[in-house]
Formats: sequence, structure tokens, C-alpha cells
Amino acid sequence: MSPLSSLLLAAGLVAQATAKIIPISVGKTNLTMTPNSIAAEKGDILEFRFWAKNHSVVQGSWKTACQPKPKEEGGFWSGFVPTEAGAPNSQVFRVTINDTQPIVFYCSQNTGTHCKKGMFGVVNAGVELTLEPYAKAANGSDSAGSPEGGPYGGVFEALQATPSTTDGGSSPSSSPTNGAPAPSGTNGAGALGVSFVGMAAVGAAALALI
Ligand SMILES: *[C@@H]1O[C@H](CO)[C@@H](O)[C@H](O)[C@H]1NC(C)=O
Ligand SMILES: *[C@@H]1O[C@H](CO)[C@@H](O)[C@H](O)[C@H]1NC(C)=O
Ligand SMILES: *[C@@H]1O[C@H](CO)[C@@H](O)[C@H](O)[C@H]1NC(C)=O
Ligand SMILES: *[C@@H]1O[C@H](CO)[C@@H](O)[C@H](O)[C@H]1NC(C)=O
Ligand SMILES: [Cu+2]
Repeated sequence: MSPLSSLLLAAGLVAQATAKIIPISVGKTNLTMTPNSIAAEKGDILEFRFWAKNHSVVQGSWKTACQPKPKEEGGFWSGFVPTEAGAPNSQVFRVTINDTQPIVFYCSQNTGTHCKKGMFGVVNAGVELTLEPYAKAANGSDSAGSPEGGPYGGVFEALQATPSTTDGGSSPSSSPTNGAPAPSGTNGAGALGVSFVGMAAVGAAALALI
């Protein structure tokens, strides 16, 4: 293999390796999504990790707080995921990001009015489509909407053990339970992304020896 094609192959591996898994804790600390403001690129995966007691995630409409984006327009819905206290549910809900349009998501549990109390988050917030106006509207909303029927727009998978530093819920949450939408936490690049980059680096080093 020529040095040039080795280089191109290595570059290809690195380019493929940039998609990352972004863990989001659902209800780990009070009624919050952590982090609640996320930057994601096309191909990245939102990984929702559910904590006690009984939460959901729904892609919301930007027009009406705590109401779903109509199913016929896409979006996602996990259904309710009852979870025992003390540990995250053994199943995570993974949603692939297909573009960089702003997304809002919320928990539709009405026992305790979770969305109204701040249980929502945004992905790729835009100029106007941000947490703050959404929080205001959510605080004034009545009940949260759940889409009809079963989950869509994502897949349930077994929770993988990852280093605690990649757990979105491990960073202290600064978002209060009621209202003010201070962005909390940061994106944790999933272990998968990191290990692919590592493999690409090893591959490139090996190719350089050929
Ligand atoms: C969770 O809620 C309790 C009771 O309202 C409050 O005392 C505590 O500070 C909250 N924790 C966080 C991290 O916001
Ligand atoms: C979870 O919450 C939903 C919506 O409130 C409810 O229909 C369902 O019965 C709850 N499940 C459990 C196990 O509490
Ligand atoms: C991205 O596309 C996949 C496949 O069509 C879909 O399941 C997923 O819900 C989409 N993601 C979002 C955020 O709509
Ligand atoms: C939520 O709405 C109530 C009633 O209108 C208001 O008193 C409260 O200050 C609002 N909270 C936030 C955080 O905006
Ligand atoms: Cu909830």
C-alpha cells in the first residue's frame, strides 16, 4: 500500500470516528435532564438513561411547551420507563441525530408535572429556540402530552458500563427543579467514540510501518 493511500485510509477512519454517544440522565437528580443543553453533530447518538421513578422522553414541539412534535413529522418517544431507585434502568433509549436543527425534549409524566417543573432539555439551541423561553412557557403549561402508542424514533439497548466521567449525570446539576434553565453539565463523549479514535490512531501507526 502506498504511503498516500495509507494516509487516506487513516484519515477516513478518523473521520468516521467522530460520531459520539452523548449520555443524558433522565431524573437522576430531582426532575432534571442532565445535561439539559447539548451540542450534537449529525450522526451523534443521544443516549437517555432513566432513573426512578417513572419518566419518559418525548421530542417536543417548539410551538407549544410540553407537547410532542407531531409523530408524522418525525421525532421520538420512549414511552414511560418505570425504574427502581438507586440505579439507572438496564435499558437506555438511543436516538440518532440526523441534522443540526434545534431539538427540544421533555418528560411527559404528569404525576408531579415533570415538564412544568423543568424536566426538559435542548439539542443545538438556535438563536430563538433556546431553554429560556421554553422554560417560561413550560412553567405556564397545564399538562404534558404523551404521543399515542408505543415508542418510536429511537431504540432501546442494554446499558453499557462506562467510566463515570462519561456519565452525563455525574456532573453536578445546576438546574433548579422549578424553572430557571441554567444549562447544566457538559457533553460527555461516549467511550465508544474515544475507543474508535484510539483504534484509528493505532491503525494509522500500523499503516505507517507498512
Ligand atoms: C433536589 O430537591 C430537593 C428538595 O426540593 C432540594 O433540597 C435539593 O437541593 C435538590 N437538589 C438539586 C441538586 O437540585
Ligand atoms: C408510569 O406513568 C404512566 C403515566 O403516568 C402510567 O400510565 C403508568 O402506569 C406508570 N407506570 C408505573 C409502573 O407506575
Ligand atoms: C433520525 O433518523 C432515524 C431513522 O429514520 C430516526 O429513527 C430518528 O428518530 C431520527 N432522529 C431524530 C432526532 O428525529
Ligand atoms: C412559574 O409560574 C408561577 C405562576 O405564574 C410564577 O409565580 C413563578 O415565578 C414561575 N416560575 C418561574 C421559575 O418562572
Ligand atoms: Cu419525569
